Amino acid sequence: QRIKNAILSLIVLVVFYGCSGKGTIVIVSEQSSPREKFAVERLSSQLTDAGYMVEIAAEIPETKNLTIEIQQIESANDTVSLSNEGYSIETTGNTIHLHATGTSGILYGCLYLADQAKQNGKLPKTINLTDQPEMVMRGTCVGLQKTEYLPGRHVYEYPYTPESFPWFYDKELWIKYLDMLVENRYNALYLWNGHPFASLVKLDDYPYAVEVDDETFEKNKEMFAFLTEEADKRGIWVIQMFYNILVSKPFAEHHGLKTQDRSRPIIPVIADYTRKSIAAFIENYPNVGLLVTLGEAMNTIDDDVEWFTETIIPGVQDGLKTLGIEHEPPIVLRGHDTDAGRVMDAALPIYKNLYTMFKYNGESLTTYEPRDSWETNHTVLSNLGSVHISNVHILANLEPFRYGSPDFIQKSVQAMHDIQGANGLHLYPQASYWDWPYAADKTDERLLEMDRDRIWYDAWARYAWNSKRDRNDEIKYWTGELGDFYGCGQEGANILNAYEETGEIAPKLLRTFGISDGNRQTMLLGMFMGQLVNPHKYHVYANFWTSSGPVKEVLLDYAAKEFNGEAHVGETPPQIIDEVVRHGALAVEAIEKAAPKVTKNKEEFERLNNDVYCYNAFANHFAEKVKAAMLVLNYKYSDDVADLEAAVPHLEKSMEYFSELVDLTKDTYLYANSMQTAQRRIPISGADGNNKTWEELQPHYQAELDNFKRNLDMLKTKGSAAGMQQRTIFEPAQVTILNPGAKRYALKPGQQVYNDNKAVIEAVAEELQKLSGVQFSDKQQQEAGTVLKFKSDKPVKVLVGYFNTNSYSVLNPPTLETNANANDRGQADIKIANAMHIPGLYPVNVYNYHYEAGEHELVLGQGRALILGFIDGAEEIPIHDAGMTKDEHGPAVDWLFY
Ligand code: ADA
Repeated sequence: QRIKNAILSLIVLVVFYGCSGKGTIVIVSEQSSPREKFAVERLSSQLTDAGYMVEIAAEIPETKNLTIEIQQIESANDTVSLSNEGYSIETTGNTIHLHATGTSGILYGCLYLADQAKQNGKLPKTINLTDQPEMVMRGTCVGLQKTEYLPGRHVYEYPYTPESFPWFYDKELWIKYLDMLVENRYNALYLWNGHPFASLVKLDDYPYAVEVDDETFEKNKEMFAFLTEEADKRGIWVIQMFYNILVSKPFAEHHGLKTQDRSRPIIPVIADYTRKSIAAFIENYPNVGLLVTLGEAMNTIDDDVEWFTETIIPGVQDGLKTLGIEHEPPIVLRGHDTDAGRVMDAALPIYKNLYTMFKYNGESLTTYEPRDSWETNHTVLSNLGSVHISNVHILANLEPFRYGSPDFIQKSVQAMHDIQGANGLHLYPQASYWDWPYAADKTDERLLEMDRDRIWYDAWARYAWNSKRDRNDEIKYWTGELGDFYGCGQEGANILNAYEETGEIAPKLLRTFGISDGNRQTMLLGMFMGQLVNPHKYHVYANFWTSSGPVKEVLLDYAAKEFNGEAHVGETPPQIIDEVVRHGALAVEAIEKAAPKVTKNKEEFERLNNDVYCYNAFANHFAEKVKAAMLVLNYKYSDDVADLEAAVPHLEKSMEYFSELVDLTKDTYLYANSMQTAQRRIPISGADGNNKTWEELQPHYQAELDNFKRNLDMLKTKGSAAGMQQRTIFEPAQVTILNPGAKRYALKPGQQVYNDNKAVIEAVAEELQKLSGVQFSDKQQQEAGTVLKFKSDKPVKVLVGYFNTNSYSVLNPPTLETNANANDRGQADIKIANAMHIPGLYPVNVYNYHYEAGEHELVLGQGRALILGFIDGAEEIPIHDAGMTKDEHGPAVDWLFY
């Protein structure tokens, strides 16, 4: 009976509330476009929820009811939402006038009113407001890519199929995602994939190129139609990204080609296939934009220019012609791994509507003060005057913990405007890009990244709309948001605090101690001591230190100056570790204050709380390691074993913090990084999905500590480091060189390495001394590059010497930051640093390329490089520094950890 009564009173309440309401509102709208219709629907349903009776009319009614009069005051731009997103709202008497020049303006005006009704339960009495976004492009991306390669395929090669991407066919999920985007006023959605065309178009001339079955092909078309229609309603422009030059697997097999090959020149059949694919894409998906990555699998910058102007743009033009469309839709050109300024100069005369895009600061978030190349890469493009988009790419240093520092994000968006000249934002998921739509949390039912990281999407969008918001108002805003979400009112301020304190830790640590802002490095898995004290051995990414954040001293410079009593400049390592430890402690304090007041979303709060503890443990772990590294570097100069002894307790302490991190993560996270391939190198290889958790890393760090103690004992008993590093002397493997007239030279002092350059070897690492190199012409290498042809009955490793210098005369070493294929033969890492000293040339670092038995061609691009010989394919060269050339930092000391 009690239950019956309760139900009865509930019904009475509902009826009473429904009748009483707040009166009637008439929304006057012509609803002339699906977007306006959508906008009116959203507004009307929010008003209904707030208790109003809503009527929708095409004309202004005679009644005295409250009226929202929606009017488009100029004709909309027919390209989706690229401008005209502003609106004004004004109240006169009983009427709210909403004016906009475009349908997106109407949408955003309606959403503004809907938000008001939601927040306050009613519409304000008077409104007088004009608003419009600062950034004209505000997009997020979703990768049609996976954590690992598909069998028999390479990086970026993921056909659109339900097996690989079940979520791509999930309409409900898309609606949820698109709703999140429109709520945050995003206006672009980028889909990233290497070669989408063979999943989306069929070509008469290349019927065999399609790589999905008929049923999937039809499904893909249907999904694109669905997605573009639903996105368009929400003012969102769908853009397909692709890489060059990739072809589909069946196309490659048909023509006996590789699907991708960086050293391949442009060949006519691929150009024709690509041009026709693009034309067909434009014809079939006229509402979908294109984002072009010229870099990666292209050979030279000249090829990039030719490819863009003679294949891509003509492909787009062919498609437009078939459709009878005269105006040019925008094409977005990425400046990744190309010289986008040059490409733009060549392209603008033939196609005007080009937008540009460049990574904000690499594949990590390191700073809101980008300098050097992270400034100039952008300004070269933004100075052209077209729309320039700053791309917050993969967040390799933020994965996988929750990140949401509105302060850092706001300042970053300001930097995009003020330093980079950008007026567009392109945003990657905060974490788990390769595993989308999921987050890395180990939960019974997997969390969706879009749910987990809502503050990420919310904050970037908020500042992309307006970056100049007042900081005090922002603190209030986020306090309110977080307080509501966790049901803890003003305690939201402490949660905000925790986000902002933790938000500094990974950026500061990576930019000061890291080796790369590329996803080659997973910062939050930590770093080895050898990497801290000898980062150059791991090929520090060019300009990484100078372009990421304020002027600073990295560890090596700091240690040298400190020992010599020189003055320090800018951010220093001890300062940074003090700061991150403080950030960690303050974050923990803040989250603990909020914890007892949380009444809503408690499970999510527990996870956030755990992430704060993770950041704290990580900061402490890393700081202790840096303290040890500073002492070890000092030993280089002091030659005093006491420095090393003093380092031991710091390393031990760092292990204790690391164990905490292991405990905090082992039941809460599936992985630290979502790209689980051999492209991951630092701290350790991620090949075959290994080394992706803290638990897996722990024994490696323990071994490093044990080695250090052992070496220290030896040093104390023997009194010197001499003779402690036993190295294998490599035996030469038998190969036949097929280059006509090729000459070999022994890797011995006095030998000439080029046939047209007199430079001779002065010193060479002992382990290489039985090998012999292949002599090339210096001039020819610089003009045309190097082709080594050889035959071998057994698997071999070819040792290639790259010169360690910034000189334009040399070939750059394999660089995963701009070439995802740079480890396909195991060549991504320096194996022996400073392996040779050749006066007149530069220090030589040795890399190795693995080949199976058979006949091969190793093609290297333009620039000097040395072929140093061949060793057994099974031989593993431990990464080390041979010290044959000493840099300004003196001999390497990293042997202490091996
Ligand atoms: C690097 C990175 C890739 C991808 C690429 C890009 O090659 O390793 O994962 O992000 O850059 O497109 O920028």
